Amino acid sequence: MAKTLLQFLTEEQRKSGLDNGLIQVIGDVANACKTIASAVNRAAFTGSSGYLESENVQGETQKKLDVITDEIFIGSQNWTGRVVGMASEEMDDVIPVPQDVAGKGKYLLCFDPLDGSSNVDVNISVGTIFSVLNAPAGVTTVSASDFMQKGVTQVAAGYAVYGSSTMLVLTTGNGVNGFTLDTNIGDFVLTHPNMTIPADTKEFAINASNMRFWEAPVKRYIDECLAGKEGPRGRDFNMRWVASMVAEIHRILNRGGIFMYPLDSKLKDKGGKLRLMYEANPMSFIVEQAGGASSTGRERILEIQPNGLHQRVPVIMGSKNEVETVVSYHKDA
Ligand code: P6P
Repeated sequence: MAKTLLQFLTEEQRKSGLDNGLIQVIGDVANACKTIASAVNRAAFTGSSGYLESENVQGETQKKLDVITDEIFIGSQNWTGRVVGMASEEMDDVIPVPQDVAGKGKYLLCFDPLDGSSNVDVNISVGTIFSVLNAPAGVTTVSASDFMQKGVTQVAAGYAVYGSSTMLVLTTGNGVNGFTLDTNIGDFVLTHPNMTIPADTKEFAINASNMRFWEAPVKRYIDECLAGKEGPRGRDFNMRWVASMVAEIHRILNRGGIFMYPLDSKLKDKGGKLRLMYEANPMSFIVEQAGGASSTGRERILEIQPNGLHQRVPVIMGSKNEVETVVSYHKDA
């Protein structure tokens, strides 16, 4: 009998003493992701494709599904009494839960409800990314400062990828496990136990259209990959760029690779492209738990002290030996 998400978490609890409340939060997230999968899959029938006139806090025009999935995710959490407050890519400020339920909550939730949403109307994989933090003791009305916790303090992190199948990939600090949505039973079933990233790879993921803006260490690393067998790396490399971080990281968890959205002269003032709290930190937790590495090029992402809900950071993550090579080039520079 295939192992469902709840059965897996219950067995994890016996091994590592997972808190009941955390198991329920993960279950609520899984339910939200099932609903989001349906919303994404049926967008063509429900008129949910395309863009709204509105912009989000990032100044990005919102897709209808950005707002719909944000509402689905918030609605899955704001009645449970397990989460005291949330932070979403789509919302300027923290999202408090109703006071009559907030008091019992022990967790904070950061999430990107539909990462890579520019792909959703052209049928390329998109995803949901989430990060669970402990709520400071006694907090019932959250403020942004309650979320300013380093990535190493996360108690759980994961993503759903809406692709050829819908999967939920999760860590609670004891490795990484992947669950596939079995639509016959409407539940996530363990299909990818103990996911690990090979330390070496021949595949890099970067948006090469930004090449003229890259810093020297990144340019050096990519040039060496492009030089192939005849170059200093002594082997040919392949390139992928899906423009959907969840899809890139999912591929890397399955077969290795390095994902890079580094600092460049165009992004310098912003600090980077990807957001720390609900993209870089949860994905870094997962990647490190799978034996990979995750750095800005200059520091370990999980050690960064956050200074804002929507803070952006450079991201270089994946196969450990490749990330360490890029980090060493930053040190040399
Ligand atoms: P670009 C999606 O918007 C995202 O946040 C990540 O999922 C993805 O890796 C990146 O931005 C794509 O950026 O510049 O290639 O569109």
